[in-house]
Amino acid sequence: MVPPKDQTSISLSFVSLYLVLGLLLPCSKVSAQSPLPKNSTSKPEAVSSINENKTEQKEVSPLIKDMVLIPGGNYKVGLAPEKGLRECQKYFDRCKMFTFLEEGPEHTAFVDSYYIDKYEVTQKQFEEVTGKNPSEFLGENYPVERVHWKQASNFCEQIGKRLPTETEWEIAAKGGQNHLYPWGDVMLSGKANLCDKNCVVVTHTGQFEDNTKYTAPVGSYPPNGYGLYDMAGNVWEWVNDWYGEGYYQEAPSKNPHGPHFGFSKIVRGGSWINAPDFLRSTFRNWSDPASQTNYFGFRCALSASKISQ
Ligand SMILES: [Ca+2]
Ligand SMILES: [Ca+2]
Repeated sequence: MVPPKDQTSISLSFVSLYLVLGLLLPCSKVSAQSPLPKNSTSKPEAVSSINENKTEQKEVSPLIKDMVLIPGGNYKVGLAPEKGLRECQKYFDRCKMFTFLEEGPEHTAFVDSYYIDKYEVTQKQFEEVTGKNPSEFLGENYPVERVHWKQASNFCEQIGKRLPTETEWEIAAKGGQNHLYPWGDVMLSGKANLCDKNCVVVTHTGQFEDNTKYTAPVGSYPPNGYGLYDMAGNVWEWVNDWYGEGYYQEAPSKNPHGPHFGFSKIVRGGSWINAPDFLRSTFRNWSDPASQTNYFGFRCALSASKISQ
């Protein structure tokens, strides 16, 4: 859909504000210009190509179609803030330590086995369940965006799933490794959709090329070690947890679920509007749960105990 002109001007004013405030606020509210993206028509062939190698799924519950089982156990979570700062300084000279404090300390968390979606929820999936498509960058195999937290949570519940916890999301993003990014410790072109040389927002990092100006169809970039796509970039992903200051310093070691109350919900993974260091697997961000932006989407999870084997 093409947004009204006044919405575009509002978006531009946010870009200007972003320029003034700097790039490192953990809860950026910057929006973007709003032309239709390339390939804005539906692409059903992309959907079929995604699923073509999954013959074994005929014998499992439809609930876990296109989901990956993450085995229960102990995992490293979080990152020493100085490591986040150093990665930021590769791209900017205005990096501030406070941006990364909430990632620390690195610690160990136990989680029970769970399934998580291979892909960000698409516009086709969202519309089939809710009858609505709030997205700006249209295409049925593109990630749904402009969804607020409750819409995301409700969607997962309507299909018998739930949003992942923040810890589950982080463990899944790492793909069985413990690197800065799902593929390793260095940002590389073509690994994820971030604010690359095509990007119109001030955060662009011109040394990277991902061939995408706004969002990309889900699964356009290589999967991580668990076979999960777009855990870095494309759209930020709502998770179930509230944000609480210092939570990683006091989180329970078994199945952490975040604070009981809060004012902001956690989003993870960075997006098409962000520089590399925000795409790191441990980077923590949060937002008003009512936020509806063209760079917030989500994926669903499911406790393995819900599936009878
Ligand atoms: Ca891009
Ligand atoms: Ca993502």
